[in-house]
Amino acid sequence: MDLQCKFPKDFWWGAAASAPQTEGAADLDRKGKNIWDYWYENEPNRFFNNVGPSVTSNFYHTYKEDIQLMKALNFNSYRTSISWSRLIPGGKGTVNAKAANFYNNVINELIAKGIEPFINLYHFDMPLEMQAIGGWESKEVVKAYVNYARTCFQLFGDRVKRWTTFNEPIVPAEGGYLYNFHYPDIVDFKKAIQVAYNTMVASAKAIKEFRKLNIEGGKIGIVLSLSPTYPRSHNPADIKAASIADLMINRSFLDPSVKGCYPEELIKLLKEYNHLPDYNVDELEEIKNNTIDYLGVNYYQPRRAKAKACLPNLEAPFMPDYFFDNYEMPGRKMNPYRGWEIYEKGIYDIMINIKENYDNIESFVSENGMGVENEERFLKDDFIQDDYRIKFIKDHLRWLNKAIEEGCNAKGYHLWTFMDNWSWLNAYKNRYGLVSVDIETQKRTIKKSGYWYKELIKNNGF
Ligand code: BGP
Repeated sequence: MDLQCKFPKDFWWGAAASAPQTEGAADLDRKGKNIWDYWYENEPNRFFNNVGPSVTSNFYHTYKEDIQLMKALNFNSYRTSISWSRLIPGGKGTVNAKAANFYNNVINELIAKGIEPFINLYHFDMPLEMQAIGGWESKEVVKAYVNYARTCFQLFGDRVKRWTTFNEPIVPAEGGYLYNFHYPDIVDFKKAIQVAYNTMVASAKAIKEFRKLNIEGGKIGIVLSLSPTYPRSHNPADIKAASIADLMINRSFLDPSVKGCYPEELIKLLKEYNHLPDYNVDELEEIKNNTIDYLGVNYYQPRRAKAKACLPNLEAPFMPDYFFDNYEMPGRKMNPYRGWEIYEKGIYDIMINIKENYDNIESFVSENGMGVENEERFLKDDFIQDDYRIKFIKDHLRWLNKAIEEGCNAKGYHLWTFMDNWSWLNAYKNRYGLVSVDIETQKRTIKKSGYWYKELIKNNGF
């Protein structure tokens, strides 16, 4: 068959999801509470249409049928996460046998269907008791996380060969400590920096444990949300603004994860404003010695920056935006439901950057996708005809393909997501799945994009 876009042999095709967004069963079989369960109990009004995390897409009960459906769509890989508060209620102490049993079943079922499990350890879901002692602000919590990570490697490492320590560690820092979309919902730049730094320490320490266990064929990485940063113009002031945004938002996680150290310019900047976190040389040494084997790239939107128009209010809380204004490029293409710009070439720019500046480390697109509100509008012949999603995926894949042709070491593409799932404060507002989920009946129906994705995988291109 003549294809426009052909991918390398053994390319990873599949989708990504997370435990708190799919499993439901939030208070079943001894699962402890996490910050989302707690926040919803206390402020349900913060969640779109008051839909909380207790049921989500019911994967805890339907994993067998769901995995069968993944197989029907030809997936060869699938990422999800382990819920820390399910596996070790309270965050430390003994393993919940029922949870271990559940994750064993999911992993075994995936493998039996020829789908490689990619398992992530932390996807925004801090156990409540751990948050009570400071969450990622606390080194105690780092210690508990490392124990949890070791437990996961010991329990599942005989079968799971692809691990990641964190999904988008920047998000709990900015959502929980700057911009009010994660619990603990506070505004404090210094704490945000501490949280960001502590998660990097936690990631390095988990990698160290992983290496000690010498898991045959095992690789460990991290999933980062990367937003290539573009200046409004070539004016030096705009270029400077964009480069600071890039330092704060991308390089603050990318450099320590891949290179084992923080960019000098970032350290200098934080020092100048008296915002360096509490750190010590042993931790920096651990970051240096325990870098990742491979990188997951979540790409949704670019960032455009310009020099600040006005001086910041010195009495307002300090924010990264102290150094730049976000720039709305005229004529930009938008996903209006999510409010995110769609810029397909961004995926290529990220990959070229990784090739040129990060030693062409093995990577893959670990999330990319399009959330659309009110998808029932597109129901025809009893399934959703989401041509816009097919176009979105194709347009991104073309750029990914070009990057690969130019020598980038990208090994796969995981869509966000397999079936519609619960999106934090947005709950079920925007749907991202290849498969729709009726949240009243839990009925699954393959969308047009699902059928298209199935062919894409079969042909290893389109
Ligand atoms: C990523 C997260 C996912 C997922 C996705 C879509 O940042 O890793 O958990 O939710 O974004 O974004 P949202 O759910 O906010 O629409």
